Amino acid sequence: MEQSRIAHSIGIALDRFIKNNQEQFQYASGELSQLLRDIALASKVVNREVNKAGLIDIMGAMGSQNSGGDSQQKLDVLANIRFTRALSKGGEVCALISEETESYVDLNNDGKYVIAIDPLDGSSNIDVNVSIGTIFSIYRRKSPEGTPIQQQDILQKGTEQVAAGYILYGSSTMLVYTTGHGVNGFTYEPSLGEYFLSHPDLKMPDDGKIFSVNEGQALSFAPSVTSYLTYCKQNGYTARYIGSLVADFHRNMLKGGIYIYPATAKDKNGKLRLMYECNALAFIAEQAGGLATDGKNRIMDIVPTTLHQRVPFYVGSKKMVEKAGSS
Ligand code: P6P
Repeated sequence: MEQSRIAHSIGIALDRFIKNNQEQFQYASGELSQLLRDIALASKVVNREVNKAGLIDIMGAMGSQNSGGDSQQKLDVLANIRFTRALSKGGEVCALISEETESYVDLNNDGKYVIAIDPLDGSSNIDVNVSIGTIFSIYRRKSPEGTPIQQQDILQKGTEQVAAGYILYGSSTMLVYTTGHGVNGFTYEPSLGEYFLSHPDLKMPDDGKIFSVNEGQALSFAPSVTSYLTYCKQNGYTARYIGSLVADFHRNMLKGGIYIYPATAKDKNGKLRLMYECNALAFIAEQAGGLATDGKNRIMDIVPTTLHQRVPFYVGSKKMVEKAGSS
């Protein structure tokens, strides 16, 4: 289709949507627009690099490790650079928490927002062309603007998020976000270089028949996890596990399902990180009518104690997460 018909045949552009809805944002309206625009811009650059990764030498591992000891892929480091640059230019962000950096990055003492980000989650899938994603949370700083960043700005619980979202670099690239007034999904049209509203007011089915868990570690699961998985199998549920959190989460949000990364012998508190993976997806899940817990407690109520803290993660259709938590 020529470009004008593409633009006419799909929803409102992201920029226009943000402007039309910025009165919902509890702080100065222009600030959120700027933040989301900076994130969207960086994602377009990352999307281009992810799409050509097979052609130029940016596949594979860097030979270095991130804060959690995970092998850093070249694209992990590239994505972290792109998002850090984009977020520092806008001036709105005082500190950035990233999976790729040991401590938080001090960006601008005058900034009003703190961003927690996993620049490229699922990066081990890059070399085999499986969907990967970016996950981000946006917090308002607690300390006065213009002063040095404090612990209270950094370790905020999930209920303090003012916005959260993810970008899924898949068969098409999507940006999905919430500011606490529902969830909306935008699909990227590369020929126009724009995101367009494609999934307005996303709602997660209350129940579902898809469970996403890596059963390779089932021998070390707690009895409650084993019991729930047995229940799923006895009731004919489908197992779907991509090994890329954003992709599994997105499918389960559209179709109904549950993703579980429980405590295992290898990861005593689970593998996923509270600050830049679980809180963001928990916010989106709850805004879409779903639920996110650590098996017992609401994820967004957990008070973080360390930057890269891991938590067991149960997220998806409300009835499924409740059932898993009561097994
Ligand atoms: P495992 C990717 O490394 C990730 O953080 C998530 O995207 C994914 O769901 C999970 O870890 C996969 O972990 O142990 O099943 O390979």
